[in-house]
Amino acid sequence: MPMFTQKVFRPPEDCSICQDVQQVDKLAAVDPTIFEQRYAYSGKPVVITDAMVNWTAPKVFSFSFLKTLYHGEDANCQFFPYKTEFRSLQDVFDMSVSRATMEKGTKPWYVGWSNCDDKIGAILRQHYHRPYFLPATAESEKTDWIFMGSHGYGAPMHVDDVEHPSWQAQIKGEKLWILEPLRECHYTCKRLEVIVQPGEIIVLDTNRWYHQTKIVSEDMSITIGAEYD
Ligand SMILES: O=C(O)CCC(=O)C(=O)O
Ligand SMILES: [Fe+2]
Repeated sequence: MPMFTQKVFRPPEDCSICQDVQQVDKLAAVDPTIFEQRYAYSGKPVVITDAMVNWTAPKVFSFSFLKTLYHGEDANCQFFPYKTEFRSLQDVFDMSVSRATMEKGTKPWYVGWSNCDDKIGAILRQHYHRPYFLPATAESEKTDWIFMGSHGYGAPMHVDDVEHPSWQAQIKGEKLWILEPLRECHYTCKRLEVIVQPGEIIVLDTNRWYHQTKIVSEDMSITIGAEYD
């Protein structure tokens, strides 16, 4: 079916995926079997608070680390400029130091991109691991998605059309997520809000929840994530 008709013919969602969801649970020490039964494919969003133990990403990832990593590479396969004027990842890394470090009076910015350079992917993966709570049979996609930006900015409300649910690790900064049910579930399901703290991982089926984000920390927000099947 051509891409543009897909949304028109989207089968209506069964609102049982969200009708009993009152809040986004925050859990630690999660058994992958329990995670699989309750969350992995149910459409119920969840935040896991202890999944970054042993990751070096929180110490290593920064604007300048990523800038150096991508220096001279034309590696971004998909780039989301959101409200910025940037047209590519190179434009992002070429911004002034004062804006990058979010000095007072500079313009806020927020961008996202997928990494499809295997060499860079291998370096990124030295600093994070497959989240321990994913079901044993789940494959985490090779494509990492990185979102980065400054206070007050984020992604506008949207719903995605991707293959699988995804996880996103909050490496630095704090991000508010606003989740809204699909339109057919408007009267049955609740709008949810959750702030994801550094060290936490949010798991969300971005096809089944409208989602909007906003950086609420003064610190820069950096996240990495991927889909899983
Ligand atoms: O992290 C964000 O700000 C937006 C992420 C998003 O839209 C997604 O993962 O589908
Ligand atoms: Fe999204």
